[in-house]
Order: sequence, then structure tokens, then C-alpha cells
Amino acid sequence: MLTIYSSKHHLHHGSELKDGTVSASFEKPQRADMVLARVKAANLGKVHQEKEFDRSCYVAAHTERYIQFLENAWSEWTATGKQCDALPLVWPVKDLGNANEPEFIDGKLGFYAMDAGSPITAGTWEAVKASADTALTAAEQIMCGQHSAFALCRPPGHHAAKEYMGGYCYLNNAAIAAEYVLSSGVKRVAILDVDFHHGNGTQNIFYERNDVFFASIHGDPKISYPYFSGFDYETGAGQGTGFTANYPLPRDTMWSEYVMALENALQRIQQHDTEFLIISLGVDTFKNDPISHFKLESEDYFKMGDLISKLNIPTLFIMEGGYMVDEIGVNAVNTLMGFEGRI
Ligand code: Q9C
Ligand code: ZN
Repeated sequence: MLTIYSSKHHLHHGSELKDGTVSASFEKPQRADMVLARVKAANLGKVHQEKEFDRSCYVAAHTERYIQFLENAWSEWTATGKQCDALPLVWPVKDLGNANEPEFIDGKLGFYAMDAGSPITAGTWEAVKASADTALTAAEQIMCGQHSAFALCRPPGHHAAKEYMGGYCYLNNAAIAAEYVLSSGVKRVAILDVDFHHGNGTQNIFYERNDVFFASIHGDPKISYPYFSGFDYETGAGQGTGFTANYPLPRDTMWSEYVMALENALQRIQQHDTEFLIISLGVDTFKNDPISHFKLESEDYFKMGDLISKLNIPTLFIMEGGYMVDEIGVNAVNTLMGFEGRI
């Protein structure tokens, strides 16, 4: 399988509020380095650099003013004299929810964020753009005839919605890739999100659409981030009614239970007559992940890849989360090897 990788991800290394202090984010550069090392060690296939794509590809999944915010946030932040990471600290919740875009950067940060998990640093925008370009380059390869490809994206994307960042995400790489293949003539896309966390951003972007079927298997939002979405009664709206499927699963879920949700989601994807499949590949479902609580074993990822391959649909794998840095490469690449029947 072809891998697309950008070394520009190193430009983004932010901080995160945890346990009452600000420290290096779980979402750190070594993550992608480890996955790339494993891709090479396992001889998965060629590794190509990303190409640059037009800005309009990002606007297709987001809004113009949100993209402008991401482009300008760091310079607006440093213009106030600050050099530390830009993190939001105030949000337009509930009765403040009809607010207009504030002029001042501190207000804009909260206006365009769901949480304080997506720090903006000097290199963030360049890395974020390269991550989206990585997904687009891999999507283009499939449109040119490859059966599958792996976009080794970092930062991840599935928590980023039309108009907000959050959960380590800025641009929704999977949604941007989906819009790209739709604009290239594909009629029906499916996105299967196997990251431990609900793909709220992807759901938000396609919630009222019937050309993109979205399925997510994740920790029950009653007890898991992002807490406010991913319930099984969220099934789409308007023309998109029935085109979203959520599989919230309990603490300590093992493969034996996970596989039932996966098989159901794959069946739904088949029923959608999917022409192009995107997998939001988070491996934070692993038993030792430091911020999650499923119990998948490294061998289970082979089985996941194998089951996905049975659909026999052109498939783009997009890297999302996974924070057990030592095993993230093994688990991601096991999925891809399973897909290729190299078990
Ligand atoms: N103590 C992705 O996997 N923080 N994002 C949760 C943990 C946010 C995860 C709190 C987790 C976001 C792409
Ligand atoms: Zn995750």
C-alpha cells in the first residue's frame, strides 16, 4: 500500500492543559515518526511526499471565515505581544451561542473552538495544511487507480467541524478528502471512523447530506470525550436522515464486542452502494492507550483491516488518534497489512 507522508508535521508541537498544568500535548510529533518507522520496517510499500492543493479544497469542508481564522490566528496572537501557545479560554455556550465573530483574537479563539485541546503555535497552520494535503494526495492516487492508500496525517482531523477546531484537530482531513472525490465524480462516499473518540467534526459536516454515509464506533459519550455527541439516536437530519450511524460502546470493550459493531457498520456501508471508502484510522482503541478505555490487542487490528477489505471498495486510510506512542505504528500498520491480506 502506498503511504503519503509530510515531514512538515514537525512544525506543530503544542501544549495541553492536563491535571491542572500546561504540558506537552499527547498529540506529539513522535506519533507520526513512529508510524512512518513502522511503515518502513514492515515494508508496507512506497512512501511519497504530499503535493500542494488549492485552498478551495479546504473551504469545501469548512467555512471561508474559519479558514481565514486558522491562517491568521498566530500573527494576530503575536501582535498582542504573546509568544506562548494560543489556547481559547472563553466559549459562546448556550445562551451566548448566537454571538458574532469577535474582532479580538482571544474572542476568536473561543468562537472557533470546542475545547482548549487545539493549541495554535508558530508552525501550526503550515503543518495543518500539509496534513490536509497528505489526505488529498492519497485520495488523488486512488482516483488515479490505486485500490487503497494510507494518508499518514498529523495533526488529526475528525473532531474539526465546519467551523471549529478541537480535540487536537484543525482541518477535517477525512471530510476534505471526501469532498475532493465527490468533486471528481464519485457519487457515494462512506466514512468509517474507528478512532476511540466520536468523530463529531465529520458528523457535523455531513449530518444533512445523503451522498456521504458516516459511521463511528467509539467510547460511549456518557463517559467519554467529546461527551456531547456520538449517541446512537444521532442518525442524521433532513436529506441526511439515516445517513449517520453511531455505535457508542462501554468501558473495557474488547474485540469480541467491538467486532459486532464493526460488522454492522460495514453492512450499512455496503447498503449505501459506497464507491469510495474513507477510514478515519485512530488506534486509541488499544488496551494501553493513555487517554482511552477500550481493550483491543495489537492482533485485533489485522482482523479489522481484513474485515474492511472484504467490502472490496477503493479505500483511503487516514490517520487520526492513538497516543500509546510505542505501539501506535504497529497497530496502524497491522490494520493496513490486514487489509492487504498480509497477516
Ligand atoms: N484526559 C483524537 O483522538 N482530551 N483526539 C481528552 C483526556 C481530548 C482526542 C481528555 C482528546 C482528543 C484525534
Ligand atoms: Zn481519538
